[in-house]
Amino acid sequence: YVPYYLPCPEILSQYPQPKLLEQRPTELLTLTPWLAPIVSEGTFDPELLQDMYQPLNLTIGVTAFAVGRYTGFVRHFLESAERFFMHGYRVCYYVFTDDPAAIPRVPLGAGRQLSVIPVQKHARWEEVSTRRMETISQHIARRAHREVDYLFCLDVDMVFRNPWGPETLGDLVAAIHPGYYAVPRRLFPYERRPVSAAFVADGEGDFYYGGAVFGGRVARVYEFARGCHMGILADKANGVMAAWQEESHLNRRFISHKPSKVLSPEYLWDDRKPQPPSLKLIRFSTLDKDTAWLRS
Ligand code: 2GW
Ligand code: MN
Repeated sequence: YVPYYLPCPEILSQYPQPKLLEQRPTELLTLTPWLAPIVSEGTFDPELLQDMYQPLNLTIGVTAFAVGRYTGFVRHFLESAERFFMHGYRVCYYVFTDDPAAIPRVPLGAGRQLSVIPVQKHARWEEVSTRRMETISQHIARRAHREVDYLFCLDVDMVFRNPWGPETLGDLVAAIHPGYYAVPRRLFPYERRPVSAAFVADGEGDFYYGGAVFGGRVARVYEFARGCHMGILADKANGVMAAWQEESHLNRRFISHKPSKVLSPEYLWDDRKPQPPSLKLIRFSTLDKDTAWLRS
């Protein structure tokens, strides 16, 4: 929780005056119905945020899974994160892999470190996917809660393309999925079978969020990931696999546990889609996997 008066008095006079009658800063909605900010280019002042957050001496964690062939994505992911992710902050990357030797030692900036954490390789990829919530919550309980203030849990088959900074920090943070930001919610690919713990009824749902980006204060991410894991376990006991594995459970949980901050698709894009004019700055996006594969 960062009080608005946190910066020292001398910078209070330096931020722009809020203008009640000014035109909207973006074409996108900037506040959810439950009054969480929706972050996109133009909705925040990077300099002001820098002045507020830098003195807090925060450490930001990142989890990424690289199991099997996905180790091939780690170099590009880390190199791009070094260029763009939380510049000027302490950062801990936690890379979970079945093959630690395959993780490249990417040179890291001052105050930034990489931990490679061995995990078991599962036969079916759905297992990899559904184990992530469990692994993340265990890792927070055992270790990350002592090491980081905020934690982002990210897909590894992605790259940073533009700055990702303190505007993304919040208690519980979700990102709008690039495929569904302009789609009516009855068409969201929620799990629709009531037998699943991820079930979402027609008439429910706010945004469809991506499983590739979520985060927040480390204690909140713990509760969130554990809650999702419990849903996944319940489904397993009933022999059910949700439509989009943990993404379905994440979406279910965000309906009843609303994110305190929502990131626009600038923070979770897919390079195979043309960039719409409403998104000014793509910051983090999915690689075309085949192309990425040839490069790696
Ligand atoms: C996943 C699918 C098919 C084959 C392999 C894998 C796989 C994923 C793998 O072999 N090894 C591995 O480390 N992963 C990790 O899981 C990796 O971090 C990857 O980024 C993440 C999600 O898998 P991905 O990126 O192939 O799936 P997407 O981009 O279609 O993911 C969306 O839907 C998923 C549902 O299973 C997740 O919710 C994901 O967060 C979403 O972005
Ligand atoms: Mn992915």
